[in-house]
Amino acid sequence: MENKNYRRTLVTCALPYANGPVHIGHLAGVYVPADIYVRYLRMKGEEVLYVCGSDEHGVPITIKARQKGVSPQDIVDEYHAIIDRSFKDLGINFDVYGRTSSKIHEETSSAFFKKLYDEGKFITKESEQYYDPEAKTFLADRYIVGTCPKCGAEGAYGDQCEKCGSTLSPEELINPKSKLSGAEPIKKKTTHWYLPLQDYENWLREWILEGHKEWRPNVYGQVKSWLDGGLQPRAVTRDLEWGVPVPVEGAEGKVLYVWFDAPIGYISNTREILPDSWEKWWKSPDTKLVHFIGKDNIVFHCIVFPSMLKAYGDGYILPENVPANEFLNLEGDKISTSRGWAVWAHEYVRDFPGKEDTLRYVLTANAPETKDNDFSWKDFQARNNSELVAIFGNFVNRAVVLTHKYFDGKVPACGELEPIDRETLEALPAIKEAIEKNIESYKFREALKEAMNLARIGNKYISDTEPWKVAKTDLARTATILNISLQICASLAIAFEPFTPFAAERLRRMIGSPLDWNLLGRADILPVGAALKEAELLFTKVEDAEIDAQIERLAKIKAEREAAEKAAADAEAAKRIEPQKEECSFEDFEKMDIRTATVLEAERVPKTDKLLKLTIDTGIDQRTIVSGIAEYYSPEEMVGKQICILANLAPRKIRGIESKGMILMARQGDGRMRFVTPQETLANGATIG
Ligand code: B3M
Ligand code: ZN
Repeated sequence: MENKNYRRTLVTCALPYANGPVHIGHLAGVYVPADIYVRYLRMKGEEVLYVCGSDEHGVPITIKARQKGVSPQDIVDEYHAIIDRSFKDLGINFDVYGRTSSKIHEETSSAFFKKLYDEGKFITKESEQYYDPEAKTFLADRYIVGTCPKCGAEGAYGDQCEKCGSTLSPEELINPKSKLSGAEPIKKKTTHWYLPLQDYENWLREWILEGHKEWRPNVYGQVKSWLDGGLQPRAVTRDLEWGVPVPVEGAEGKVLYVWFDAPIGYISNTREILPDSWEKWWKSPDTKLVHFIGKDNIVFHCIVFPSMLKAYGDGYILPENVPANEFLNLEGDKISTSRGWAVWAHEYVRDFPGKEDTLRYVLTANAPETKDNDFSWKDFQARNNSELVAIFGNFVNRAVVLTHKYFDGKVPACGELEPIDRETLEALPAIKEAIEKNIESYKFREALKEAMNLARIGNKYISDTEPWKVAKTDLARTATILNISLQICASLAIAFEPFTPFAAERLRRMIGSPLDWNLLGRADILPVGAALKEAELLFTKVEDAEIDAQIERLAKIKAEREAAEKAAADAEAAKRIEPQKEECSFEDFEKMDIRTATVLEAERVPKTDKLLKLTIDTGIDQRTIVSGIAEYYSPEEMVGKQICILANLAPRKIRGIESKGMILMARQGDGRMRFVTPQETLANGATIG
């Protein structure tokens, strides 16, 4: 259970791999919820440290570098900058956004490994690993490609098939090849260090399964199933060039496994900005540690990293919670970087300038907190236009514009309250509590709903009381209504700070309201007489054309992918060979009169897609043949061509046309056909056999 005596909170966000930009799936899963949490705590005046950075090791980065013909450092430099910028543009302002290729990280992770090594916390194991005999290097699973044993797709990786999503091991691949040289990998012995996770099993059970039953069911459930399955020693080193070198003798060519060094990155990044006081954040029981991650990172943050910290000892704290999200899909399909199926943060910021809040809002309203969820552009537009613009924005605009109109832009005095005023004001404190309760239990979707209810209350209040009408007869009553409306606006400026920080700030500037969580819901946030700034729109509409452009972009990606998949499938099918037919006798064969002929005329058979009507010169006669080749040849292409025919096939009527004989066609596995022709033009009627 949560220790209520914490004095500060350390919030970490999964370190994004610097091998591509971040997309809406990352934002919805990790960074937006973490940012809501941090902004909320800060507003409450709590001491918070907000840590993230780029994860710059790992095999996908080296693969990308190789593909582009640059160094891994070039790749991470490029994406680190893009990712860092996107976060800032979206209002996600970490206290530190570090890098695992930094000097301080190398020192920190290397020393971490060394201490565990010196204290005998690792075991070593010799195993057989795949090795590329041409490139003379061990191969990470990702460097081995072959045919997926599950779905037959080509190009499946040694750890996963991206086509069907199956988890694989290199042994299972059909026809495995090294991605480096194309050579067939061989097995070779190598020695690595392992953390014996099974030694931590009982302790993990007690700490999480007994002690943290309040963790999200998806997190708790995954941990439980790992523990119930029995933990195995986990390799913490790899045979690779890119990474933190293993700091012991005899470990040449080996680096720390990326999942060993990356979580230590949280610590290195803290040291980077707080070289003298970082330990207060990592080694004090007064610090509450919360890891925000996606569901694919649960085992590393709940089992592996805690076991590393436990092995290390020295007062390192463990996470109080690990609020991992499920996945966000895009327009009904799994988001995939490699297939280009994503909405990239940096492109969003470019395409929707000034609408950073809308993305934050929509990703929170649809947050995949308990199950996978879907992002669609139509929903994005609807939520912007009918929630942010029509409810929140509209309410604020009416309150501010009317105050300018009737009270010279100054907060008017509140007179005697009517029942509707009282009911409205009385509903506010409960909303404050509901937002608090939900944010503190990591239910950001619910919290946002409550904040939006506040806007709904305001909007309803001003619609019901109609101050623009009342003003014609009763200015004192109008003053009361607008005072209450403006107080609600001030509450909105506080309540929405975690969710839509840009709009919240604009609103605070417009009405001059303070940023103090404790004031939320009160009826006296804005003093009477305070001057408002000119009304400005908090949110603007998303137009159909903007949405259509995004939908079109995705449709194009999908069409290109489907075309590529079809081409690949056709290429496979083309190689399919029909089995040999049943044996026939020489006499059977001799019965067939096969000859050369030349096409004189050709036309399509009306109302058919496949049939051509050909007039041919067989040397014997001129005759008509109807042939199903229109998919492969146009009439123009056929005229003048020498072909081979089965001349004595019994005549048949096809679409009312008598067809005498048949053209010989070669047909491959995917159905594609070409006519057979002698290697040199011969006289028509030459016999074949
Ligand atoms: N680099 C993020 C991912 O799995 C991974 C997180 C590391 S956090 C220590 O996409
Ligand atoms: Zn597959």
